[in-house]
Amino acid sequence: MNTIKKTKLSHIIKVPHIADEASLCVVEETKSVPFPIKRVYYIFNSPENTPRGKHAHKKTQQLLFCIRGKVTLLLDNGLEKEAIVIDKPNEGVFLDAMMWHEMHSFSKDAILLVFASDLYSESDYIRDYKTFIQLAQKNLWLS
Ligand code: T46
Repeated sequence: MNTIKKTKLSHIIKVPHIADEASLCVVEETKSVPFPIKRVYYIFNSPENTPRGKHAHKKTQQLLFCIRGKVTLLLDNGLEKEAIVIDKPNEGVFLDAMMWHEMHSFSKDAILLVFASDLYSESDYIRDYKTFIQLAQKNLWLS
């Protein structure tokens, strides 16, 4: 059973965790991931003091799991900010489009596993913060 925990700017999806001699977590399209999965990637060996992210995606939605270790995720929708510590292999953070995000304070052993709604495309990135703020605030005011 998947449960959903609301956070200020997002929500956390808790996927089934089967504990026998080992731990087995299940991520299924539709039940756990609110979009068709087009891409899966993972990040490891990230230096502790080197933030990653620092961009927003125009269209891509993602679900982020820290399946080992710990990472702090900073979210910013152009008006409000939120920091979420992700450190539970069975809890994924939904990362919507048009959400500026940064990953900080990677523990040495951290592994991020990410499910994405689209194939990789650099044209989907907004890497300039000022441009993001202008677009995000325009979108928020229009909605
Ligand atoms: C997010 C975090 C967790 C590819 O060629 N294919 C891919 O699917 C990805 C994700 C990246 N790349 C290349 C593009 C860049 O040359 O790998 C390099 C680093 O990519 P990026 O700047 O996307 O890496 P991160 O770790 O800063 O961010 C990525 C996601 O973009 C981001 O949305 O949540 O991982």
